[in-house]
Amino acid sequence: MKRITLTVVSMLLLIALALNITACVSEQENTDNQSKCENLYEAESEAPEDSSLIFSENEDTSESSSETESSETESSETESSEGETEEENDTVPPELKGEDFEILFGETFDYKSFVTVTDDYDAAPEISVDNSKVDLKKPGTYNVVYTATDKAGNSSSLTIKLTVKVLPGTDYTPPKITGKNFSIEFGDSVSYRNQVTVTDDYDEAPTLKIDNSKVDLDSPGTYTVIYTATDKSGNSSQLKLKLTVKEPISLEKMEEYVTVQAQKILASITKDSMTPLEKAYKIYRWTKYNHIAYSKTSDKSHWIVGAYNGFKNRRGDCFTYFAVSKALLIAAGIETFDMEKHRTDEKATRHYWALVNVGDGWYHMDCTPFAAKRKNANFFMVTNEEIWAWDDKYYKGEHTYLPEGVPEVATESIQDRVNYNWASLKY
Ligand SMILES: [Ca+2]
Ligand SMILES: [Ca+2]
Repeated sequence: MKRITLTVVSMLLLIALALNITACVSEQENTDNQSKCENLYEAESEAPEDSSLIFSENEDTSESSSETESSETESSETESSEGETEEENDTVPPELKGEDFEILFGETFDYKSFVTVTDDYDAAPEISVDNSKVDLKKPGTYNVVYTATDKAGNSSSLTIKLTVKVLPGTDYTPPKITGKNFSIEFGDSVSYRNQVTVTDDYDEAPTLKIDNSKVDLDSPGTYTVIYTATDKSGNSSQLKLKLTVKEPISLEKMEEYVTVQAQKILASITKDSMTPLEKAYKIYRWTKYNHIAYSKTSDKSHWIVGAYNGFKNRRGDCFTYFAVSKALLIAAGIETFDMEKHRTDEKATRHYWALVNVGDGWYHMDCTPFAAKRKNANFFMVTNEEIWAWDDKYYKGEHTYLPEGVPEVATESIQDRVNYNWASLKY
């Protein structure tokens, strides 16, 4: 059945060609022939519009051509090998012709304009270009491989030479950036520009762009800085350097770090409109909950060291919580006093916390998150009486201190103002 149809179509095509009209059968299932019609129609654009034989269902040519592709595959699979279709007759690959060519450095061009292709059946075989060996930024001669494939899948290749040439006096070489990875002490400023030198064959002062967006000078670590140099002719090159911000080693450097961190955290948890008491409560909660993990030891050589380790490692013991809260209180401009437990013997555990004064006298503030069984350990602005009552019940002598040199602690309780469950103040 198909064979007869095909023959009829072939005959019709021949007639149509002879009459300079395009013919097709609209209900034709073999879309291979439809595509042939289309091609003819495109080629013979002067064909009479009113020809009743022009098929009418292919207004959307892109759609029809994709249909064509899929049905082609089907037909070549299902057809017998008797060779009735053109694809089956087509066993000869397309022929590519082209000469070696030259372009000027920087010139734009179309690779395909340097070759022509012909095929025995396919009017427009596909051409692919492999220019992976070509470096247009560098004068020289390169191989370009063209491959032409006809509709039947026959393909042939042609390699021709592309020469990128430069006129004398042309600047085609990008600037050269030289520099080494570098490091700075924590807290020091950095001159990015001074880390590299840039030279160029033509341009005395190529532009240099520095991308330091990945660098955080406030946090010790190693970061990538990207330098991009461009000469007047638009040639550009890039160099990536590593910048290491060293760990603070001196107390002074640690203090800089602590100050910066405390200010950042404070800015994220408080507003200027808050009262000192509200700010102190935010500090108490930030330090006590979810930000510093409890560990049994810490370096207690100086509160700055404690705060530094607390901010940086986010873990520590009571000394760390005390030191971190102190740094935050200082950043908030709130008066604070260091408290250390009075130990009756050397074996007793140490403990540290703070006294805080927001204007109404000194109160205890202890940010250490005591173990769960002591969950009523709420020590925001508590009096001696209140904190010692807790000590007597849960942790004997934990907040005992020698009064000498210590500010007098207020006796009036403000606990009715604190809503520990809601993490808020009542007024
Ligand atoms: Ca062919
Ligand atoms: Ca140059």
